[in-house]
Amino acid sequence: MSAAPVPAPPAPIAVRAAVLEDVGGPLRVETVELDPPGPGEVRVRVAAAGVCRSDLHVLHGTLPVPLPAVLGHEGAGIVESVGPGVTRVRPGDPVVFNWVPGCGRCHYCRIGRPDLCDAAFDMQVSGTLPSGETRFRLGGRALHHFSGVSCMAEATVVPEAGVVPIPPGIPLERAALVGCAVTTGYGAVVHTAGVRPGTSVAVLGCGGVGLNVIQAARLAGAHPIIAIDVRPDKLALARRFGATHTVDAGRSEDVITPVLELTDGLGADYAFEVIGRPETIAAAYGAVRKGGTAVVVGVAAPHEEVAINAFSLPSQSKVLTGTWYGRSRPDVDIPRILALVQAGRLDLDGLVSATVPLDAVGEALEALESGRAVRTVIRMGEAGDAGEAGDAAEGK
Ligand code: PAD
Ligand code: ZN
Repeated sequence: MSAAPVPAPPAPIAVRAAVLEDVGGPLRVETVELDPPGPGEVRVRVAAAGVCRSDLHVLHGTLPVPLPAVLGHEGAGIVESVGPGVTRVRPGDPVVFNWVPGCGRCHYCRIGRPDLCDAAFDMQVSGTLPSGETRFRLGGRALHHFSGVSCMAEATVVPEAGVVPIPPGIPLERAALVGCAVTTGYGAVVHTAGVRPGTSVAVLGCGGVGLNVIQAARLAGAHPIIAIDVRPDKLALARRFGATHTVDAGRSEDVITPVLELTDGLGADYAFEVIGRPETIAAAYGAVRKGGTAVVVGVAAPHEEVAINAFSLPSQSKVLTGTWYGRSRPDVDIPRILALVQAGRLDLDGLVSATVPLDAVGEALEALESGRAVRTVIRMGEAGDAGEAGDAAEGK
């Protein structure tokens, strides 16, 4: 009597991926091994990844995560294979990545706040998948995952909750941006602040995420919408996305006075800080009226502190809060946002400065750092359509 044959374990595949070994870089494109998906995991052929300042924060050590790691947390692709127990997606499904995959079981998921999921937070801190394992290897060494996504790669393995299925036919190079910038900006306005029609909004920082705060504020019916940035080109873009007034913070450090002048001396009903600096967080707090709400979107380094006048807390009763992934429920919000895009109510095309191949990821991060680029889209597997990341934003 012979035992039943044991099937050979599926072999890993070779993929090209943007690997960061150490804080400060360089970020190198390497051919790495990628294991098949384990239980509850999904392997996705990545179509496109957006370059977000949070990736840059990892490069600079502002956002400390375990290294070496494969970067990228904003992207879209096609499900290639699924591990045991996966029920929500099948091979061939188009998906957007969700970088806060709620576990559905922790305290925060149970109270309806998957944005604060403990397991998703732990996963980001440990640089693993929820199983505690990693699926990328380079030269026999394990590579960490970034936010459970690591989509600056031709393919990646993510938890099942780390993908949101989307309708077929949506260009994945645009849907990629909904994986972070659009959902974060939209959610900050719609979920965190709950902006009402006719209320005033100030937005400090008009990059990829800030422009989405602006266009969501327009959608919510806010007026005025005051865009604040140090770069005139970003302010011009902000007008296209719905800003009614602009303040050039490069000319004067005092951005509170212009906001007061534009809001009958009161201050804005809502201010959004979308940069990640203590001074601009304090300015956002200062720019809202008594009883108004300042929402911090920008990610500052963990050691940074913000000084807030203590007496103002009770006497002005402002709300100072933050938002992680726009307090979103990605399964609901991502399809809803894509429907708004298809209806022409939200703009994705205008966010894209350039589309480049994976090999140009280093230049794409430099273009973001210098302020030249809004969003550079990395198109996997083929050449991009713009020579230099950041060029296209200049004329917009
Ligand atoms: P970005 O570099 O595209 O945009 C930042 C913008 O701020 C640029 O337009 C700058 O010109 C502008 N700026 C810089 N300094 C100043 C200043 N002193 N005053 C006014 N404007 C200034 O970055 P991004 O839009 O990709 O990300 C913005 C921040 O949001 C960043 O800290 C990122 O890590 C964070 C983020 N948070 C979440 C979240 O869930 N909270 C998600 C995604 C990104
Ligand atoms: Zn991001």
